Amino acid sequence: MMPFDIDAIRDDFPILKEEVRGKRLVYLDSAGSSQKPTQVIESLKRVYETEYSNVHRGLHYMSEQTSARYEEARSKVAKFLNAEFDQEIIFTKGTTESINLVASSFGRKNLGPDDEILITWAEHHSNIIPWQLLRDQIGCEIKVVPVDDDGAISLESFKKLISKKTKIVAFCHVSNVLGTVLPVKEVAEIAHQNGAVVVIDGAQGVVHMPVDVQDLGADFYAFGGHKVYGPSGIGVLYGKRDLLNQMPPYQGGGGMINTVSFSETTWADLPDKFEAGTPPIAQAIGLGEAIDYMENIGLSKIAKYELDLLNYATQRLSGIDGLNFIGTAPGKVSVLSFTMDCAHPHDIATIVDQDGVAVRAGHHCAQPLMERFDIPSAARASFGLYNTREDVDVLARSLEKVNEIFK
Ligand code: 7TS
Repeated sequence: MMPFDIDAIRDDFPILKEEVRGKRLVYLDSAGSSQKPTQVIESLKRVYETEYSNVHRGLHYMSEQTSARYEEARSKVAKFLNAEFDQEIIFTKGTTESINLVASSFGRKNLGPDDEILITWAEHHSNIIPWQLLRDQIGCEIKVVPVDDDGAISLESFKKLISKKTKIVAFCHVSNVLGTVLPVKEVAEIAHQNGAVVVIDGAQGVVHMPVDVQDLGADFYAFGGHKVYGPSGIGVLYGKRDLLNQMPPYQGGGGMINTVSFSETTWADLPDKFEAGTPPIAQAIGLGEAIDYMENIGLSKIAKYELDLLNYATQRLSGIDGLNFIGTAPGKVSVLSFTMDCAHPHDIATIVDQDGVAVRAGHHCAQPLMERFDIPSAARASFGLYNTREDVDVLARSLEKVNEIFK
């Protein structure tokens, strides 16, 4: 039994009707960026056509309308993550900016040369480099939790490296390469016992499962709009109110102040303190619409559907000669990375593209992880709620062709 009407879902995504090189588009790069439903596209159009102005600045009707829609979007995000307060939701331009905000603001205020930051080998560069920049400024140390051969990252490995010196434990909810789901709640408990704060890179998490930041024990949780069927240019940083309150602003400019004079400037309350300048207004409203879209279908139903697809794809692709999966940990989500004995990942991507199949090939902004698995790069098929078993079949047939061409 399908948990939802997949034909109706596919009808919501106009781009899926596009032809690519004369073939039906088979879009298997949703972990890179997902496609957008009409509901989201229309919401952007509606903002610009009927309710657009800058937010929180004018006393005129349009500005009031837009500000109300923008704040409604914040409330939707707060509810989506089960944040305690709407003010705990900071709009940024993406996951990357959200993590940089924490590293710059919380990190510089609270860490010193004797402190440690714990990350994992499976991190996207955007959850490595902000911590390296911080380390270079304050001289702290970064420790790295290893990844098992199957792509699992165990609680035991975290336990071995967390100590009273650890001030920040930053890791992905879900790996963008391995699809591994990390034991967030359990790690958060140990981190808190040691007095560290927990920063979760949720870029690949929120799109595949219901997320409750309070239950997980996340102090910070970052994600971006463009992977959750929403617009690009908008991201979210959830932060616990007490932590955000004691942090200095990340950027200075309009909208983030209480009073300004040349001798002294005071900051606005949350969330404005962290939203300097004109924010991505329509994009935030579009993100709210994307959240409505996913919630109307049901996050649990989406997870169930994608799991069935992942199992089918895993079984279908295991039948292909010389194909090796990277990441087979139990409980993983619908991201399938692989290499083939006969061809470079870039050749794989180029060949399947001729059949209209979009997969990503490269290091996936996770170069240390490529090194860990001793590969220069990998091909990756990632599935969204609009993909079907037929999509998997087209990919599998196309991969057979790769074997025929290179053998
Ligand atoms: N963290 C993870 C786990 C990601 O997968 C990505 C993007 C980011 C952070 C950065 O997100 P951004 O929206 O700020 O750029 N990942 C990918 C990917 O796997 N393929 O393209 C982008």
